[in-house]
Amino acid sequence: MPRQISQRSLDEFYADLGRNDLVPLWPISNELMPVTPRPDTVAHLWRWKTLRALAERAGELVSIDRGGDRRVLALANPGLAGAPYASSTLWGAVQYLGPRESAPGHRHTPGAIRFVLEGDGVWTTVDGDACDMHPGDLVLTPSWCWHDHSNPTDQPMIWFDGLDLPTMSALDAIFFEAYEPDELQPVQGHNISERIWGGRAILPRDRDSQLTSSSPLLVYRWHDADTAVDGLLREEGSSLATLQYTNPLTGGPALPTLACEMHRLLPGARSRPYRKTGSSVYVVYRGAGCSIIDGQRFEWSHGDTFVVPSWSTLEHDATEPSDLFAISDRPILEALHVFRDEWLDTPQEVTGTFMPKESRHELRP
Ligand code: 1HN
Repeated sequence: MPRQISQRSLDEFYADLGRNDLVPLWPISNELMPVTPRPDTVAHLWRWKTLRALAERAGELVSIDRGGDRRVLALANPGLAGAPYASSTLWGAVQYLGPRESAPGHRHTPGAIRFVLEGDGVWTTVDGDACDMHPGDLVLTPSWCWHDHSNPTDQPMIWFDGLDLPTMSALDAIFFEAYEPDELQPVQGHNISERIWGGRAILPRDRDSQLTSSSPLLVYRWHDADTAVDGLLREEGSSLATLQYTNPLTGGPALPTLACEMHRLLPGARSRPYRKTGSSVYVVYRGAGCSIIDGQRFEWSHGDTFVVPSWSTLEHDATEPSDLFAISDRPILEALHVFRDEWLDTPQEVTGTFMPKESRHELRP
């Protein structure tokens, strides 16, 4: 048994620990090692009406020039102390490219995806391959590939940007290089990767891919996603079908760090409650409905974007046939053998409805 210990000697001990850059584990062990994940990331939704209007205002007020490079509004999760991150691991944003504008070439270690929400006729050039972008298309800009965006049309275009940037930042693994001296890379052709690798399950036998862990196919068309998810839904006879955009060489995720998915929901049936480790950002491409995240109802329609934190229980309930595009950090968790997920039996009790900020403002006198 230790002898009687004075408060003063304890206080001095803790002060000395601090002065020597040491922290005792015992007061913080529960916080460091919670029984189940306790993310700072909170469930949150951004309305398309707001995103669209503010992106358009950015187009009127802020030019794209060297330095800034991109006209991008980042989704800033309110749980992350002002960081420009949708979740602790995922970057999500809307990017606005005005008529006749281009965004100059650069490359970086974070991998990125673009999912087109509005407009038509822009292309993203990825290592010389100009990938044409139409609504509902997914374009990859894998880690360290040169990329720039060109809008030769008279209409603006808006797309969703997803990146693994917060993860790369946490790993202190970010490198960046501007394409110089020209603003844009030379275009070798349009949709080259699609012509080579876009043949669904019939693929080149003798062609080495320059990319190793990322998909050599750089663009996935809405028409193909639509056809595939429709076929799956009909075949399964259920009200929910999920597709993954894959690397045709491996069947694995399109990027080694980011999973891209399309979820089609039919109205009338609430999906079974589900939770998984790792966060997701959902982009509503089509339809209307709501999702219940840890008991909170999030109503959504076209263009609305919402975040589901790690280990949050999720259910969807569509009121119209709906297509939700989603990104997640699942490939990282799987690669590290720490991915967990489960289906739950009991529907969640709905305890509240999420009210986006702009509706709160509208309610003000
Ligand atoms: C980036 O390179 C793009 O190329 C978009 O369009 C968003 C966010 C953070 C860092 C780099 C782009 C980005 C980004």
